[in-house]
Amino acid sequence: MIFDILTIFPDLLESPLNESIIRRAREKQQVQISITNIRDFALDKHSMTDDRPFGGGEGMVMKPEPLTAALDSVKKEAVKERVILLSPQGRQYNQKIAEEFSREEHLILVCGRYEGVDERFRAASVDDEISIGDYILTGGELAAMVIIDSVTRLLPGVLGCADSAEKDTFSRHLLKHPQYTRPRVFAGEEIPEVLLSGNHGNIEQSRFLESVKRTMDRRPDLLAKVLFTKTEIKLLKKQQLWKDIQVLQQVQ
Ligand code: 9D3
Repeated sequence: MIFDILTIFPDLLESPLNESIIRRAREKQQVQISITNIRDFALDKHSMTDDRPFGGGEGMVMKPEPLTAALDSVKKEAVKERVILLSPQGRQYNQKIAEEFSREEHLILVCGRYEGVDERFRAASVDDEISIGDYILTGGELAAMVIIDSVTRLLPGVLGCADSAEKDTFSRHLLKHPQYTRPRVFAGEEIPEVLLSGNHGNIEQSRFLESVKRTMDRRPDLLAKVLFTKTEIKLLKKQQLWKDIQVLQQVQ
């Protein structure tokens, strides 16, 4: 997978791309990540990448020519690219989109700044517009980082086996149960007895119930998507959780 990032703040991205799993994936050539400074493609002697909006109003708009020139410079002959603009006007990013992106050969991430990009650049050159959620960032750089991080970990060979199984937990739409490690007693607090029992059936059952209770409490919206097995339904009935879950499964 090839990632290209177009930005006017390349330094914002440099260090997070050189740590941990992303760094290892780059070293192993599982991803190729390049940062391009849009300013290098500005036409005038002041390297202007933004200008005042026609029609007046607050803020600045990113000029179309430097964006287009920067984009052309990273396109490759033999590889089909997908150009993604990060902006508050985009469709909201989620795990399904991450999976979709992970099947592309070349993602070009264009980081918006100020009040956004000239509409003619967007219309002519952008395939997909993405927001990472309903909060205000100062620009698209951190959003681009979120996409690179979430897509890279889905690429074959990037994670170990233990971690890949964790994808299944997410696709079940249940939150993770509480977890404990040593010491057995911390600040006077014990860990649940069942975890020491060595009975893996009981441990799985208890963790499943904790996952369901957490999801009901914190993310009831997720329960609408969960499919339970017959055995699980029996267990949830025994715990008197099934009625409440059924209600949450109706509302969407
Ligand atoms: C109309 C008021 N503007 C400033 C308060 C709107 C605005 C313009 C530009 C708000 C944010 C930004 C910069 N943000 C992004 O470029 C961005 C973003 C975001 O703010 N939230 C979630 N996802 C994204 S992706 C790019």
